[in-house]
Amino acid sequence: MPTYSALAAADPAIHAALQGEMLRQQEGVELIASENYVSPAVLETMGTVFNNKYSEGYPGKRYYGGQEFTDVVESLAIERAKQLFRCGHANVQPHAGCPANVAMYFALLEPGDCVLGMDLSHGGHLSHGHPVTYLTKIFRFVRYGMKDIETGELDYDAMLETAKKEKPKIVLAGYSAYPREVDYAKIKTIAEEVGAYAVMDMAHIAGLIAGGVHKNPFDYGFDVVTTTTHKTLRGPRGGMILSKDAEIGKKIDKSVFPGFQGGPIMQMIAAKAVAFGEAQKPEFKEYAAQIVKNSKHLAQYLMDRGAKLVTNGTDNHLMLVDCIRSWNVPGGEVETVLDSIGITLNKNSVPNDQRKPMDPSGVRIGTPAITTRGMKEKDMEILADFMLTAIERRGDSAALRTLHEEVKVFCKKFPVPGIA
Ligand code: DSN
Repeated sequence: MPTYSALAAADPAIHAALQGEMLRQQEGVELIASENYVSPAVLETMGTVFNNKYSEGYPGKRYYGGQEFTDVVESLAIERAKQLFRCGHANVQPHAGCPANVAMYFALLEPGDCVLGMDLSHGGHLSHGHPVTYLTKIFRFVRYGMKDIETGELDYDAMLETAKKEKPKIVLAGYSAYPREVDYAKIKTIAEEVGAYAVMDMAHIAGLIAGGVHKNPFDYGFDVVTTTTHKTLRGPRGGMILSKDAEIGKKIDKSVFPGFQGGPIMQMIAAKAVAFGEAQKPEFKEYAAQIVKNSKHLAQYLMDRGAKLVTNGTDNHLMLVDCIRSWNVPGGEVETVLDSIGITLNKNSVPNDQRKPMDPSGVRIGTPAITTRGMKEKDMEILADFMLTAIERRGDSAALRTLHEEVKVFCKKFPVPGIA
């Protein structure tokens, strides 16, 4: 385990917390679908002196001097992002996924304009217009959803009908709890029919697209794609906005800076460049393919043992288990029981959930992080058995303690990059 000796000397409290977190990551199984482990090179880059530099503006057009090296790293991040996702323009400055979406809305919309996005209870995201966000005070959000929860197929006919009625300026694809691929060609046609931009928030599946395992929305004429860089793409925490051409790209750039953000976080942009370089390598294709193989295998193994999955399976890195229908146990209780044996996932609403968001019916399970650790299909079976046993014996604290020790032993076989 790295010692972080300067930190230990300067701030023992933070150092102790860091050591605890390193041990937690090493001894536990990470099944949160949006989390991952970055490579040692990405981790190292995030802790560099690029942190010390202010760089408002863009490469070659900055407000402060001393940019000869920041320009190199931002230009490399931009070029690699464009190559990776086959698009004409990349803005790598958004600090995270929500800021990327906010900057995208302000680039493409006027106040009062309408966005047609996925019903949040069917897997959409907060930043796609959840009523608790300030976005809904400025823009109007209307919804589409699944036609059939058993297959996950979207209701494209209803989407078209709503688009014709509501005249959105953006038709938005992209989801944080939806296990299927969508038909980008159909969504683009609907957007075109009403003169809207077709936008995809690929935050969850960016790595699957980069690795060639999932379709690339730009191949279907999408105008803009937003993303985080730290989920399946396995980069530093951050966001990015890609555009099909330079014309839309100019609007995006103005919206990110000076419209919405100030100085870019240059050590994270450098780390994005490093992560994009890693994602261009053949090994990343294998990684992306293995994420999906693991996810499908885990889903099938759980379903074969009675678990009820939303859409009855998965095409991507995640699955949603309806815990009430599976075991008559709420998702929150499953989260807590699994946490107690060192398996981390999150409770999650299922479509048309009768329970409240803080006490929902389901859990979301994802395979990006465990795949980075080197787990394969046979390991999914071991994990599933741990989970099923823990749920079945949830009232038996001695059994849970034994399982926790077994999980720790299992985890030792799979080093965490940057820790081991
Ligand atoms: N928090 C992320 C997720 O878990 O999907 C999205 O913002």
